[in-house]
Amino acid sequence: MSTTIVKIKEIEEEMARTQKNKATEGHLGMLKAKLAKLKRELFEPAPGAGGGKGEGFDVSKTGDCRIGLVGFPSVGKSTLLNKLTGTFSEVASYEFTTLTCIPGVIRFNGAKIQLLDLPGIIEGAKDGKGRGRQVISTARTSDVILIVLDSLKPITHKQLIEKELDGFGIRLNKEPPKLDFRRKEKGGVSMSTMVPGVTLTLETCQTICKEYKIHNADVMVKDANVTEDDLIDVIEGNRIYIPAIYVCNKIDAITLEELDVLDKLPNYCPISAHLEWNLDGLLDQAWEKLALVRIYTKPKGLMPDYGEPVILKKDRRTVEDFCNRIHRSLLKDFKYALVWGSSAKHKPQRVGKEHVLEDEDVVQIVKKV
Ligand SMILES: Nc1nc2c(ncn2[C@@H]2O[C@H](COP(=O)(O)OP(=O)(O)OP(=O)(O)O)[C@@H](O)[C@H]2O)c(=O)[nH]1
Ligand SMILES: [Mg+2]
Repeated sequence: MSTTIVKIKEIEEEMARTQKNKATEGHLGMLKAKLAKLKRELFEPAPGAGGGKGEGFDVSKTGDCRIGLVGFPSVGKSTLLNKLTGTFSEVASYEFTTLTCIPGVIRFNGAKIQLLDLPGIIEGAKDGKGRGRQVISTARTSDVILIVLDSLKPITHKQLIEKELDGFGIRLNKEPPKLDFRRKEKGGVSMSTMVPGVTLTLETCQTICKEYKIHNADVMVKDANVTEDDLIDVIEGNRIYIPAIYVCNKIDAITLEELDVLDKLPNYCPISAHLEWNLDGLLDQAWEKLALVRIYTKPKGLMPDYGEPVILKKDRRTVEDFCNRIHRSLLKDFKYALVWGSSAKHKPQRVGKEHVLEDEDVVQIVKKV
């Protein structure tokens, strides 16, 4: 074991021993910051070591978005890929059947969704172990992660996977922290807030900053639920926030009572990949998490083309984004756009490049003559 892993274990043990209360808050914050720094060391090679920077599998991105299948061996990831995409990925009752990343394509609501079947190697991944690290690095590039669980296996699997992903800076079903962090030249570390009931204290902020050798900074807390972990995430940067669905597979093999227990999980979807139960339900749920926006083009004087929407992502859906997706030169000749649909105030509304589009809007671009 590398010394970094030993140090991580030591800190995790000390954290487990330390009771969380007002007196230990600062100390715990310091331990958490130390832990975050060590974990970063694990997946960033030492300077001069060259290569191996947490690289994923070499699968090029195609289509409008990417969904990754993550889970322990034999939970049914390959079966699910085969059923959803018609791609062939070997299925077998023994573990570690899939040894590399196999891509497939789903066509849904006019979008092309790339689905990645990943090897079932998870545990120890964050400690830098070969394939597991590759699996998680590839998961980081997904727009949505499907965490596939075996309904027959204990729910502890869910926590183990979350822990591994967390160690790689992947935050599931979480918004980026509502916290501004600004370094400055002098004045020490200060904290301000405009919301009541914030539990994060100035002292904890100062202890954490000290651990990062940051002597002057303003911490602006914009939500009462911001924690010391959030502050560390913001200082570390490099965190990624990905929506996830817990896909409980093999429900054909459990009882109704057992299904009832699973039903309490948030963001969960019960399926039987093998018997193709609720695969449509899963696609609907994934579609919602993807938050894609379908835009129909309307050539002048013609009906909109409802067959082939232009697919935009939620955070990049202006008329400009739309033009760039059709043709790079379109913006050069752009005069204005006519928009029909929920983003438009009139039918149609005349808008500029900055206009933000909504799902199922119809757009006609008017060019300069
Ligand atoms: N009962 C039941 N068995 C299933 C279901 N889906 C998959 N299986 C079985 O579970 C076993 C493992 O399936 P795979 O699809 O190979 O699992 P995997 O997650 O890809 O496994 P690795 O590639 O080893 O990580 C096979 O024997 C499948 O037939 C299901 O919905 N119900
Ligand atoms: Mg497989």
